[in-house]
Amino acid sequence: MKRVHVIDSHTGGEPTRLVMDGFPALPGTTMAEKRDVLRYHHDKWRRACMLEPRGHDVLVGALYCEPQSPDASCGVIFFNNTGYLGMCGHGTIGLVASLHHLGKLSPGSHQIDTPVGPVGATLHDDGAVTVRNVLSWRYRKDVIVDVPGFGPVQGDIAWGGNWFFLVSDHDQSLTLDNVEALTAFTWAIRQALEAQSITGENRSPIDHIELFTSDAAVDSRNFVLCPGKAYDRSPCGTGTSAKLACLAADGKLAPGQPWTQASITGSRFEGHYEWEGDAIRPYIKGRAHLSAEATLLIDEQDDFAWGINA
Ligand code: PYC
Repeated sequence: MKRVHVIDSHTGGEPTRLVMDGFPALPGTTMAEKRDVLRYHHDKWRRACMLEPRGHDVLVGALYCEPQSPDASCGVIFFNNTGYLGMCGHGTIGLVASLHHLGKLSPGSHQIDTPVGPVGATLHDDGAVTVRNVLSWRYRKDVIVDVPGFGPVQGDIAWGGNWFFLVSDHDQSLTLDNVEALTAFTWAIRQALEAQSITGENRSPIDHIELFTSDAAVDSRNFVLCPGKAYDRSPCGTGTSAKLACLAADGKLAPGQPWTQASITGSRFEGHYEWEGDAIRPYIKGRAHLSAEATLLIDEQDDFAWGINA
């Protein structure tokens, strides 16, 4: 029997499963190298934790690793039901809350190594966490994609630790009772982007689609479709970073000015940014709550030991 020790939490409704130990050792001198070793040589471990019957399509995994840079407290590799994420804002908040629960992190500022570079995380005395995300920027503005069944859709392409297509001009209702239609619409956008070779920089696939609407109680409410076709229950840390990059590029939000981003579930992140050259440095504040501490058992005689592959 193989055993994997996990801590589950959720950040604004979006779950994170932190893997503390049980995975094979990953050689490599950067988190990107370690991620690639996991991806190409040990991917069944991701599948065992993320896919049914132990996981589900909403879950994001975070593998706790030794730090690679001298100033970091730890490293992390994020993944989900379909593969690997560059960064994950809600997951970083969940990671910090879980490490605090384990007595491994105290309130204060910490650096965490990720495959897309180091990020900062401040654990506040009240349990909230502010993530100092990777540099973010808008790559292209007002891109038109022709979406079969829906017609032309206009959006911006931005990097916030993952690649996003951000759409404000649409006629969808961003409410929980409309999730099925929102999923169909955003999935169609994602497929159309791919079919029409509309990508992020260096031909990187755009694997997150983000819709916005106004909300009287906050600055904006969003719906974010994640790579595995589940929607983000939180406002999405990397998606909020991409949004801040677009607001900054349009001169609609000043450096340091607060931005409250709500998710479709009503959970909220507080954001602001600073300019660093042509890019912005996003800061995203949210809160995670712990939901389980468990040992996953992997029985090699189980036909579904390594997950049910869709
Ligand atoms: O919070 O950055 C985020 C995120 C990415 C995918 C799901 N959540």
